[in-house]
Amino acid sequence: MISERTLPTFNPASIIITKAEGLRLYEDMVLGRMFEDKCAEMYYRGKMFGFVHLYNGQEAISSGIIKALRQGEDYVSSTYRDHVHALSAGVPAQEVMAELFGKATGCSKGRGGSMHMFSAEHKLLGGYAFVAEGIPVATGAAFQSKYRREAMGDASADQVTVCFFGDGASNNGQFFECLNMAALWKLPIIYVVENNKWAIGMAHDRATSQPEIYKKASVFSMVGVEVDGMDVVAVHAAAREAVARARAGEGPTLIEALTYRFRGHSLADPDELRSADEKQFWGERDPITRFAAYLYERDLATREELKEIEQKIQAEIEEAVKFAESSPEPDPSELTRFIFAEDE
Ligand SMILES: Cc1ncc(C[n+]2csc(CCOP(=O)(O)OP(=O)(O)O)c2C)c(N)n1
Ligand SMILES: [Mg+2]
Repeated sequence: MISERTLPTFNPASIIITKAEGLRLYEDMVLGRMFEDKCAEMYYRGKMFGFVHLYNGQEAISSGIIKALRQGEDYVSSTYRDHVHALSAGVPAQEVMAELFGKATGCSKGRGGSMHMFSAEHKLLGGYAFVAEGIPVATGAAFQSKYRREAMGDASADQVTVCFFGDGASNNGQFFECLNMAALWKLPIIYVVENNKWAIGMAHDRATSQPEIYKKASVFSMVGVEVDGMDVVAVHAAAREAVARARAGEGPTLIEALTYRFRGHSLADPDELRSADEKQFWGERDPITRFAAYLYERDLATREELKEIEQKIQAEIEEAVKFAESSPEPDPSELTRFIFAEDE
């Protein structure tokens, strides 16, 4: 017997997705999935070291949210499960793969590895290994946009910040402190909880007195939204609203996206705690298959078009591996370079 929280229903007629937008979302989700599958293969071949946390199953959230932003202008902060957020934010696959390989051409110059993707150019504020560590950083980014706009009179400072974290992180004190501050100061930020039901081996419902995380927004007089995180259209609709609210100076939003990771917590996790029934329930809701069906039903794509996208992405990922493999290691003489901003 599995008891699953009822997924919120969404009326797809409430949002218009053009063909170009649909294909872009599809391509981004396929990129996320295929990249992670390749990453697993490379990890098991010994090409990368340390913990590696994959995002399979959660793609609708990264694509649905980040593709509602202005790429390269709005800020994104992530967690240790950060490869796909980086890709959606526009960091080239080859730079993400090279970072995983610890190479000097990686987006963090080979200093970070899997959990520390960073790109100033793409306004990616970083992956963070400590649970909830990105929440105050993202809140600070939102504060500086508002401060530049209102206190310093820079009308162009209307950037929105998106802060991703997990259900486990929502029990950390930083979550409550930052939500309070963001609501009080009406900061242009969207907190996105990717509730995949588990924090390593701890079931969310066992660790949390009120498991419906979106409801916690109300105590800060913040808008809280629950969304089916396996439905990219629903996620994108919620994101568009939250971005508009933030951009208009009307303050933050907490989006709780209900989702599931299709693999273990990390590639070192034998994934023995989660039941087969639960995995099947969520596996049947694969966001990529589901969105493909949406695109066919609405004549927004043909099977050939989607196949072409998949082939293009496959080639891009093969290229990324070649690039990572042939890139140099960071030079040991530069060990302490890039620790401080002035080393740029
Ligand atoms: C401050 C801190 N405490 C504990 C850990 C160990 N830890 C790593 S991941 C994790 C679970 C977090 O789960 P969740 O926030 O739901 O994210 P998910 O892995 O499901 O994406 C824990 C406890 C850590 N990295 N940082
Ligand atoms: Mg979790």
